[in-house]
Amino acid sequence: MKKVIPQVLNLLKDRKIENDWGKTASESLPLDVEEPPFTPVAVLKKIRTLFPQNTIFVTEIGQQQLFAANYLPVSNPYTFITSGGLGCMGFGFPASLGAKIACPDQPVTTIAGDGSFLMVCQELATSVSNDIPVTVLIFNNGHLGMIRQSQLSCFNRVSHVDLSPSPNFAQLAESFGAVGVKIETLDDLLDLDPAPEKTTVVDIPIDPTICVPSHSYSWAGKG
Ligand SMILES: Cc1ncc(C[n+]2csc(CCOP(=O)(O)OP(=O)(O)O)c2C)c(N)n1
Ligand SMILES: [Mg+2]
Repeated sequence: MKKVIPQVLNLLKDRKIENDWGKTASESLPLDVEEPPFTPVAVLKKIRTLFPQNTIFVTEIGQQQLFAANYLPVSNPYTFITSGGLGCMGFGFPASLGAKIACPDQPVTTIAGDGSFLMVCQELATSVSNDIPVTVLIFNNGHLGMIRQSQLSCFNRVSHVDLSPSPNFAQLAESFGAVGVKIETLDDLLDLDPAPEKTTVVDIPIDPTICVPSHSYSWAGKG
């Protein structure tokens, strides 16, 4: 592999493959919505400027996971952990605590959906009592967004995906002894400490109508 891959890359260097994928991926979404509720892509762009390259990102399951997989560039090995196979909601936050124990010198950040985080928010107690500081970025679209999207694309109607009433995530975090932050503008994200000393839960309002583009996940459309 070590020998062959550089040779293949060299052969492909000047080859231009005509396709629309790159264009579709970069142009099909409104990227820079500066007012809340934000688009996932605008938030991910901002996050990338804040967190250093050695940050370990751990995703939850759902739209936020697919947006992160497609729009959060990572360059260091072992810095993007996602449950790509079984996709069990509630994986992300506990897995990020494990990552922090394994790699205490690297910042660890969970990219969480509101629905997924609600399944494991009690692990804030584990995090606080064992002093395992991570950042939890909640992409709060008020819905089981992935299921909402699938219901719309398959049946053109939605049911039982609205998560209201949701808790105040910042207050919930504070009640466990963690730090809670609610984001009002995209630039508020830049005030975060990428490697906080205490677990920090960040509530980020996300537009629930934004869907993952169909080129970004395999079971789009009628299923
Ligand atoms: C334990 C579990 N229950 C149900 C599902 C099915 N499921 C996949 S994504 C999803 C919604 C996730 O909602 P949220 O965490 O808010 O993320 P969003 O899609 O809104 O970004 C559900 C219910 C699952 N993957 N795991
Ligand atoms: Mg959600």
